[in-house]
Amino acid sequence: MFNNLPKNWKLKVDSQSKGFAARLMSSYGLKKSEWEDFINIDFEKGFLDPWQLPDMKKAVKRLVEAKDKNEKILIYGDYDADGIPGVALLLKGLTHAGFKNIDAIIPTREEGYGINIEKIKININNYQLLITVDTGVTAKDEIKYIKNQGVDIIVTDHHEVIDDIPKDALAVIDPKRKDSKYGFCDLSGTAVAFKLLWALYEEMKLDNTYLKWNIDLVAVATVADLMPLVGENRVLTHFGIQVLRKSKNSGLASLMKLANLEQSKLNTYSIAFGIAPRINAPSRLQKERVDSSTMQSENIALTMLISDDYSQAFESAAIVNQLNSVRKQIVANEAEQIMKETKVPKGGAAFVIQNVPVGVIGLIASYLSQNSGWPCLVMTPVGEDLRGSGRSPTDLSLLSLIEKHSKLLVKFGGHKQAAGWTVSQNNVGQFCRLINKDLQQQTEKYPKKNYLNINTVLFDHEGSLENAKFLSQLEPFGVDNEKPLFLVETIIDSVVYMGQERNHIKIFSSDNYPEMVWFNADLSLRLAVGEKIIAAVYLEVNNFRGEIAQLNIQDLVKVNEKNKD
Ligand SMILES: [Mn+2]
Repeated sequence: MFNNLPKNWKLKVDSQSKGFAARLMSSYGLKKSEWEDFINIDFEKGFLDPWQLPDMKKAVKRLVEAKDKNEKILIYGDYDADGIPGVALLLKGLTHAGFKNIDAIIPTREEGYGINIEKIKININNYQLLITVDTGVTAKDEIKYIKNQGVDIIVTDHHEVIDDIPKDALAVIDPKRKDSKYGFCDLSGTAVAFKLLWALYEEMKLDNTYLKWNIDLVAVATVADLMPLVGENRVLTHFGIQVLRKSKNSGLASLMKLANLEQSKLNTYSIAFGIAPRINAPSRLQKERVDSSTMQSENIALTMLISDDYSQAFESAAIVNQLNSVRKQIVANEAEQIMKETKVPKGGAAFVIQNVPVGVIGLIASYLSQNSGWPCLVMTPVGEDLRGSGRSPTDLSLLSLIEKHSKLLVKFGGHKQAAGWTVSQNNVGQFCRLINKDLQQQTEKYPKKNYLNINTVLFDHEGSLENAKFLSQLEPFGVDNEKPLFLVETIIDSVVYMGQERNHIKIFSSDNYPEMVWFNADLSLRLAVGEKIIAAVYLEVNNFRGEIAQLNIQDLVKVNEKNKD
């Protein structure tokens, strides 16, 4: 059965013998007891002990001391949709615990990743304690400098430790530390801050209800930072979404309203495409203004997330939303122009763009690579140099690619799918030539990818509303926990074409399958009644008119056709 599948379709479990749930379970590679735990998410079971994180005791002790002495605390967080919610959470959590003198600071993307010493130099002496969020674990020199100013440092981070932890920090809480005994290493930066608060509340014998009501910030960060939605992240995100659906955070509630997201139906998809890009927008576009007397960060997304006053929160959310529209426009304009004028050649390419905010070049690279299917690198001048950002949708490692020419670079970093670098005006020409040459030569070695991972076969009696509803227990869907795809083989009974371009199709099967819908259908297939088809589908609940089960087609082939690659 199904030996005529397209080459890029991978079917995990095709056994016909067992029932729907059993086949689905084995497609997840889980045993009965693991499956039970997976579909019944339990907070007590899944929430790991924060005290197991390295240096937690030291950090909590220092925080309690800071509170007793009424010390001034500075929180320094990363500029993205993990760092900002994390700073907001820590600020709110500490304030709720009775801490009074806290300032927070978020750099812009132009100011760069990591602790920017120039930014905090002037006022650092006003503080006795600095806490980092989602950054700091590699900032050895900066931390040494701050320590020498007489400030204690608690690092909370989730990035890889390079060589060794910063020795001058009082505590380094990072689940990726080699000596970490914590049972899960893929927490987001915000989740690490959440863990610190949880331990602090335990130590101070405070009721943790307030923290539970702010777990929505953890869900936003976990999804935004593309953390794998397995293990503890799945638990945090599941409960975070429950809270988000009735969020007490005025900023998030306002933002959801402005983004036209239906709050009661919010899911990981709405976070990834609705909330996260908006939180990211201000640091991409604005040169942050800092009030030097208080050093209050003026990142408007942070202001939005921490304000308790609804009308103030709504005002901030409106600005955030507006900045996001501007950001979207810039990215689309620049990317469309490149695609029209220069085009992305087979294999991918490097581009230099003038006059764009450096905070959006990663998004332009991402837009180009998504549209072309090839690795794309984008650079723009900042001061004397150019900053670059690249994305690779294929198996080609961007980090290795730029590392090969690191002699031409001022600095660089990143990983397989995304990387950033700085290159001087003098070297940029040669860098682009070499990169473009490499990309052309490696086209064959790293072809375009578009695999469909299909969980299992769906028989017609299995396309029930009950089964469709059951699948919600496998949520939240996202990185490493994709929405299950099913394989359906059937004969077309009728086809209905809808929408302005007639490319929204409904297919009715001659078997007992529920109605099949196909958005952006491939019209060149010219589907006809009586034809045999194989489709990769999601099994969903359609709420449009009452509840019915439906199959949402992701790809489809005719059985007798020579299958496409
Ligand atoms: Mn992060």
